[in-house]
Amino acid sequence: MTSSTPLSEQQVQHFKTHGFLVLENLLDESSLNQWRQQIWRELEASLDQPDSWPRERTGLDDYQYDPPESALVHHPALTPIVQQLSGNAFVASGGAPIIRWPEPEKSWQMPESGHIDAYGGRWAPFMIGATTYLYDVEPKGGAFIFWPDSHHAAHRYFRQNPELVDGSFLKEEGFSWDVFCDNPKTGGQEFVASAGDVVLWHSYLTHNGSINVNDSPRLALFARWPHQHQRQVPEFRYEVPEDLWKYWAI
Ligand SMILES: O=C(O)CCC(=O)C(=O)O
Ligand SMILES: [Fe+2]
Repeated sequence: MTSSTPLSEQQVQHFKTHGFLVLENLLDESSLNQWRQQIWRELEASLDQPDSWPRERTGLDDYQYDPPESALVHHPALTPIVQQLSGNAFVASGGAPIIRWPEPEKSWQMPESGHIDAYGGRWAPFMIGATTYLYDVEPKGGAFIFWPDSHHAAHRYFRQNPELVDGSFLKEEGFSWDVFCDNPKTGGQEFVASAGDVVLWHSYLTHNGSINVNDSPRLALFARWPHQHQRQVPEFRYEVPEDLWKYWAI
């Protein structure tokens, strides 16, 4: 008898080593179409009519998927992957669509640094995130940017400064997000991908948005699965385990 897991051992190792994993063509076309329809409906605009684009609307923060089960965070291709990585400990939370409208008049550059979602605006240290696009994203097209291997830098920082995990590191003199992406080897990387490809990322992985100088809007969906204890046991969030994977199943 063989037991099958959605991710191979090699993919799991890649995720652990680099803090991210790209899964090409994971999401089916009918889900993508359903999302495209509901989001353009929400925007009261259409892809082929640039004059209709509401360029002031970028993050659809309180967006309610219609129906709610259609949210990326509940997609059946992702659920078993999150189960495999977390041993059922991480639970679907949310994640809003974020749009980067074309700004061809600007000059593109790689952002110098980013942020982590673990501590900052959010406080979700033990968490998996996922990002996908509804349309292909070419280089300089507003890609999600991430810093490979940077989860180790954040881990080192919080092992050394555990009292700062409540977000106070942001106010430390001399602090800059550069500390978290000291990764001279690779720098930031654009998630250049086709619609329906997914990048999974560790909550300590430094990432950022970027400018879109191409013609097509970047419509990205985000999803986050924090550890179930996070809401129930507030002290839990203060722990900075020596083993980065203590609350994972990998
Ligand atoms: O828009 C992006 O690509 C990044 C957004 C982001 O970092 C976030 O929502 O936490
Ligand atoms: Fe983020």
